[in-house]
Amino acid sequence: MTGTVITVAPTGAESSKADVPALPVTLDELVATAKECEALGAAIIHVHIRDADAQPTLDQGRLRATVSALRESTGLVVQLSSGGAVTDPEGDRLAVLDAGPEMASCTMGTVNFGDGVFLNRWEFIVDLHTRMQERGIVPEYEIFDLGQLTTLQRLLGKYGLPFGGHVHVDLVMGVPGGMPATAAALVACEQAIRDLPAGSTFSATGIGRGTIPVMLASLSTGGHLRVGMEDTVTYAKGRPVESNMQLVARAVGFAQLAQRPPLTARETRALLGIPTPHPTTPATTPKSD
Ligand code: KMH
Ligand code: ZN
Repeated sequence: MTGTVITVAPTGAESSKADVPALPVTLDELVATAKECEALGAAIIHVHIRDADAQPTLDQGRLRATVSALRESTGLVVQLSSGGAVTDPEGDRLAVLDAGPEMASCTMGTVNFGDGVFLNRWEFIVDLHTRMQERGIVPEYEIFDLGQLTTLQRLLGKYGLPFGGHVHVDLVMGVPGGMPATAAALVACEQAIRDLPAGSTFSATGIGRGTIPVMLASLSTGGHLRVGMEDTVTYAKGRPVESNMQLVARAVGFAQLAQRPPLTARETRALLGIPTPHPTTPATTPKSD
């Protein structure tokens, strides 16, 4: 493994604009963030969107407009979240795929999520996985706990490889209710990933104060990095994150120190089996208000 795929997850569904004013919530803010993060070394953007009141939404018109604007303004791999917020119904989460992203997230099981429950029933996981296969969307399998890697093995065994043939997982570590954001937990996952198809890759992100330990552990075990204000709103003790760019710049610095410099979006597509040009361009791009 030579380079590092850096994913930026700039917004998420959990922080409010009132609490975190630097959070990008409008399309203009998201596109400006995406461009700057790409210039710094990010290759993938993991996208959650907000409505006119800065609340999380899975509105189809806004999703399509977002995919289209990010494609026009950046070369980033656009990965839509199919996880949404813990309150989003399954139908709306499946409909995210209609917006035609190159990639979408696909979570491998139910997990307590702070005070909420992030529900991912087996039948729902199968639906997401098989619809992505049919539509030419490359999944990023989100893993919140070790056993979810076994669920992924079962999924691939029963329903086959994802579109593109490459398996890529993202370890989301330190959610209250999931696995801890520790090097030991990451190593346990890395061992389990060896049981997935040969060549499978992983990225990792540590929530909150787990950010740095997870980043270091991932780089030292051949993993890639996800950073951003979806996961981290405190840069250091008593210092709020100023922008997503600050987090991407730190990740780029760590990757360079590890002698695993950032991969471009083009190199990332080649690694993850994402074809270019991509076949999932949406048929229409309705204007959002
Ligand atoms: N917001 C979380 C409930 C994903 O994007 O796929 C789910 C999440 C995972 O962020
Ligand atoms: Zn997410």
